[in-house]
Amino acid sequence: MQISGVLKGNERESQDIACQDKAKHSLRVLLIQPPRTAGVASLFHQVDETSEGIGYKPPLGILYVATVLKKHSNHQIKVIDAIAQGLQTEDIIQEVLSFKPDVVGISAWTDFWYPAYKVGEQIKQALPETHLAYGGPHLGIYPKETLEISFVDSVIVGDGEIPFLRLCNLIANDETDDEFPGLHFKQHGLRQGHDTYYIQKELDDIPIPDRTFLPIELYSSVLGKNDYITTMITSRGCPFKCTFCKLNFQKTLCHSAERVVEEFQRIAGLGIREVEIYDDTFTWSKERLKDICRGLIKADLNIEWAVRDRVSTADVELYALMYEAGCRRIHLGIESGVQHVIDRMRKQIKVEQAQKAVKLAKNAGLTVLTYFMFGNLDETLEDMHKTIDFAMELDADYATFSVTIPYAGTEMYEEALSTGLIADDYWKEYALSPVPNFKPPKLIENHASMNQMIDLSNEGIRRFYFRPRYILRQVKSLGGIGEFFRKGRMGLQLLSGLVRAPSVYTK
Ligand code: B12
Ligand code: SF4
Repeated sequence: MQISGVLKGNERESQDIACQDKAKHSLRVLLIQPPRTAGVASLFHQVDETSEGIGYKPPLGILYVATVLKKHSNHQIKVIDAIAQGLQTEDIIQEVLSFKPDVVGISAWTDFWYPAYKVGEQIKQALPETHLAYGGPHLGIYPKETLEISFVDSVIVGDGEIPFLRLCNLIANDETDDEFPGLHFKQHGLRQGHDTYYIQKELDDIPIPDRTFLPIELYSSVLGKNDYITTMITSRGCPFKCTFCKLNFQKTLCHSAERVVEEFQRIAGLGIREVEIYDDTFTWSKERLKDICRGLIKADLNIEWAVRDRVSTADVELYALMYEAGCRRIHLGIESGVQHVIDRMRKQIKVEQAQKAVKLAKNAGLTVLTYFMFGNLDETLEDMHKTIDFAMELDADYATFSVTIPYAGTEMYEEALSTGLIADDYWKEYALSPVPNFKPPKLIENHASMNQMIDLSNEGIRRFYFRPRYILRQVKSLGGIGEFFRKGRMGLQLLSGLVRAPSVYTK
């Protein structure tokens, strides 16, 4: 099979990875989603992510990596999702000691860098000969810092499937490589420039992630109606550059509509009836979306799905078609009800578009979740109050109000550092020496303090949810008071989780 899209220098090459890149013998390979215990501390009440709480989501990143390895090598693969499987570092070490992996790959998010670091450190202590690699979004921001850590053998930056396959084959053959894009060995150091990242240009070349590497029964959602859910990514990257979101290093690349429908069919075959689509920008290519919807209607799979979307792409026909194809929920990142704040965050939407999108989506029968955030550059307390008023006026089914954390790798954080709003590069220090329950010491607080913003978030929740009209509507739509209390208990947990988070990941 041709796997194309390797960026090397300024050229784009195709490489027949499967044929050229063979391992001389099979390795034992362990991929780990580490626990989240003692990750970055929440500004709000901590949610218990048990199946009684908001439910778990499968770790798609390592499932993709494992699936490519399974398809293109004969390595023995094991996948651990410590979060959903309820494993702490000590439990993982027991698994490691019994599986005795030759290569361990750990997925790292900045928020959970402390537990990811600890798992790696202890694996290396238990089995010093094991090759230890890190991949995931944290590496897109701090590859150099991670590679400098004493127990790390290599890092993978960008799309991880092909570089990790290459890594395992090289280790099996007792080799290293200081040229392969996205793959960096400790002994060669990090290569700066265009081959720092690996970008998977032809997404359809990557097989559908094999969700059976982990028990599908582990994954469910409080918002869902069905027993089991899964997540899906139908495109990677985002064409926009909001100041509070990660600095983009790749343009948006999509799976074809046919391939998306095929993935839905595979999911239906597993008996899963609900899918959360987590694309950064699901509707930006309307033609592809229409083809996906038509394909789903034809396949008649009886699957419900939810999307994250931008209000600027709202369209009456599209929403109707999405509903017909099984879409039941839409999450809209609006962030503020004040135009100058939206413009400052480079969100590229208009308040009028938000009004139109919520109305159209509700009319189409979709459940609508709206996200707002406080603490943006140049946002005053008065602006924040106006945002709460705006959320009330929109009257979506759900609204969350969060306090913006200026994240590592965002334009907002870079600007705050350069203007002195934030004095110390605390994320870099955390990347080099993570500490348990790290709390970002300073947010964007020139117009309102962190505590004032937390109070405002809570006020937003109170005003939005504790309205008799809202409660009556929910009781009616949930089919009775019993279901209202059941969902309400879990919903409040979910809300407390969403509230504490910046809406970065929901847009
Ligand atoms: C789905 C999702 C969630 C789900 C979690 C699902 C799960 N179990 O993983 C939920 C809603 C729970 C969630 C929560 C949060 N999220 Co989130 N989330 C996402 C989202 C939208 C999709 C993730 C995904 O499936 N991607 C698809 C896969 C294919 O990509 P991937 O995971 O990056 O994996 C690829 C590479 O990174 C690499 N790779 C990944 N792991 C590994 C491991 C190895 C060994 C190798 C070799 C390679 C490798 O290869 C993979 C395939 O190419 C991303 C944004 C995005 N578009 O990716 C944000 C994102 C991951 N989330 C992010 C954040 C910040 C959060 C929160 C911490 C926000 C907050 N403050 O509350 C919370 C955490 C709360 C909590 N307690 O869980 C950030 C992470 C940034 C960072 N620097 O680490 C992201 C990138 C969003 C952003 N714009 O910044 N999130
Ligand atoms: S917030 Fe959404 S639209 Fe903005 S850059 Fe991030 S993913 Fe793209």
